[in-house]
Amino acid sequence: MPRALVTGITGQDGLYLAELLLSKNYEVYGLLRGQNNPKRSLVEEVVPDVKLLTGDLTDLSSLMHAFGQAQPDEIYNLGAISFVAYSWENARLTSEVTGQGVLNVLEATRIWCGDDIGKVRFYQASSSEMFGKVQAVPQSETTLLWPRSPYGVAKVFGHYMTINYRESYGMHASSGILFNHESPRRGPEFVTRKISQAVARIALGLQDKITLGNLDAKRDWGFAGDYVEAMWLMLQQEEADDYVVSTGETHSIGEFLDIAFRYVNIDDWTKYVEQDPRFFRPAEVDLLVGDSTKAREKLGWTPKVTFAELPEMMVEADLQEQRVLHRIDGN
Ligand code: NAP
Ligand code: G4F
Repeated sequence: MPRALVTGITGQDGLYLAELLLSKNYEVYGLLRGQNNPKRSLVEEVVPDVKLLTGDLTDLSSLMHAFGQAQPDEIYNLGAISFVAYSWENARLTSEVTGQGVLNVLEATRIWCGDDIGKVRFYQASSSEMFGKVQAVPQSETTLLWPRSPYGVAKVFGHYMTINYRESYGMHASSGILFNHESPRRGPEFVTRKISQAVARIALGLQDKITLGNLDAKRDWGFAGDYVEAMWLMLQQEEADDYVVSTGETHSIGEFLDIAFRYVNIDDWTKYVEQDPRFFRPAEVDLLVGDSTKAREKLGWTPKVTFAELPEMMVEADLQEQRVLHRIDGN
């Protein structure tokens, strides 16, 4: 039975990846931070077969201890401070967790492997946010990186450290440059989930308006459940490498709003949406669209959920959640 250790187990991707690995008969260990993490119960409910170990990306010895317990064949480093807007307010912390945290996991892996560097395969959760002020359209593995946020800068550090450990020590270390991926498990601070929750609540008469920032930014949005499959596929390859994972389509926040509101029979969303400078960013990433030819050709990966299905899936899940929360009859 292969063994995997997943950092960021309480996050959106951690839960989907754990489900995928369990379905493939892995023994799955998840790294949980904090002395009383409020998301422990969520993990226990969604993926009860995952074995939880405590540790923090900023604490090398806690990672070494977790490796000793999990004895992993595969390590998926999904843990990070992942909210771009927050990273301006907490730039140092973001660099320590999202950037240097990667170095800690790589170093723990190297030390733990000792003379047998080949015994572990490593996945780093890199990001399309690294492209920032894009230098080419679409963006591929060879596009120049130009990060626009402390989060993006920290991800660039982690990305190149992963490549460096591969080149310096021969570690099987792969980096997935994943474009935005969403789901009903997305954190409510991200724009898609903020919209789907608000649309559901507006449709149920629980909320009047939603306040957003820049509606013109364009993202290449996919479904998280499809994207974790690419992570696993990367670690099944003979050689480690870097891959862009994306749909190849780009859409504005306005287009996401169109589909989400139409799902609850509201054709003109402008009456329900306000903009507030609070939600604009010091530097914006205006356009992301990925070229995932390499992942499609070498990994045989392809996304299944379309852009149009994504807002509908998320609004439907939020309608159900809000009905349960507020004891509203669904019929
Ligand atoms: P997420 O839902 O925000 O999850 C982040 C995870 O990191 C949580 O489990 C969180 O734990 C954990 N974490 C935070 N600080 C930590 C620390 N100091 N030590 C250990 N764990 C810590 O993110 P996601 O959407 O699943 O994304 C997974 C990874 O992919 C992240 O690295 C993200 O930056 C990257 N990524 C995401 C996307 C996307 O569109 N979703 C795209 C590209 C790359 P707590 O619950 O305890 O806070
Ligand atoms: O949903 P977002 O916060 O995601 P963002 O910044 O693209 O970052 C996500 O994707 C990255 C991959 O490219 C990941 F690496 C990262 O961890 C995260 O998962 O914002 C998307 C867009 C931005 O242009 C933002 O300015 O939506 C715009 N936006 C407009 N109003 C808003 C809002 N974003 C948020 N979060 N909240 C708003 O009210």
